[in-house]
Amino acid sequence: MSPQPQFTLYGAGSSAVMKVVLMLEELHLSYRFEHVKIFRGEQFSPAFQALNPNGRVPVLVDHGTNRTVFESGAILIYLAEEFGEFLPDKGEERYEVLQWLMLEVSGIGPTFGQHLHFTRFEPNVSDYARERYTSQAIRLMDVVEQRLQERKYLCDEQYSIADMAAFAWLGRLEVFKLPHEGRKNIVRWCKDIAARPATERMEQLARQIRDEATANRSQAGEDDMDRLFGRGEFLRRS
Ligand SMILES: N[C@@H](CCC(=O)N[C@@H](CS)C(=O)NCC(=O)O)C(=O)O
Repeated sequence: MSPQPQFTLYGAGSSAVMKVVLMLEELHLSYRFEHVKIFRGEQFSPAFQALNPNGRVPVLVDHGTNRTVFESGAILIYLAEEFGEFLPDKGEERYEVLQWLMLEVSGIGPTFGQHLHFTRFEPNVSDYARERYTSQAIRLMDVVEQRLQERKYLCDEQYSIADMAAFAWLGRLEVFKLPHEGRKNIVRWCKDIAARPATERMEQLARQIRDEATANRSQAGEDDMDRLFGRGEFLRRS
């Protein structure tokens, strides 16, 4: 009988989840991937909300320490500290990594998410929203492009959790239909990260989970989509 993996990662095929998969793979950790079918509303179940009251993936359960962690940024920091890799343990270098990680968590992730919502899921509801989020996503790409001008990675020579987090979005510019033309540093950095064996393993898992998610989405009814997007009868006004 093979031993129980140390971790369970509750996730879907999204960038917020795949940045954690990248880290687990970089650290060669054993984990079980539990696909939470968000198009079918599994994130709203009481069992899942007991793990994350915010009802979002990823959530990581560490069976070794008996700890449950939600929010992708917190999970990356948790793993980095537990295993002493990909985040310097003190000083200026640590805060360099943390500030670029926070830029992804609070800026790149949410902005790319809204860009995707208003271009793919609801392209016709608001020109203003669509153009605003696309423009802000491109602006953030240019912040990264500039940062990478004289650096191999976001924080110099050290590949870190900040790179993993940003790559989860910037490594998929074609999918988001965002332009990489003229952004040669992002292209070079993405190529470097994509060539890492851990990234290849992450991409393999991502393909499998995204295929499953596409199948789930095709079975989702209007009600499921309304609940996912918090609209229709799920819209909150007060
Ligand atoms: N800030 C969160 C964002 C997580 C997030 O938005 N996850 C999406 C990924 S698909 C989700 O769970 N969506 C389900 C929903 O919106 O109900 C993180 O970085 O962990």
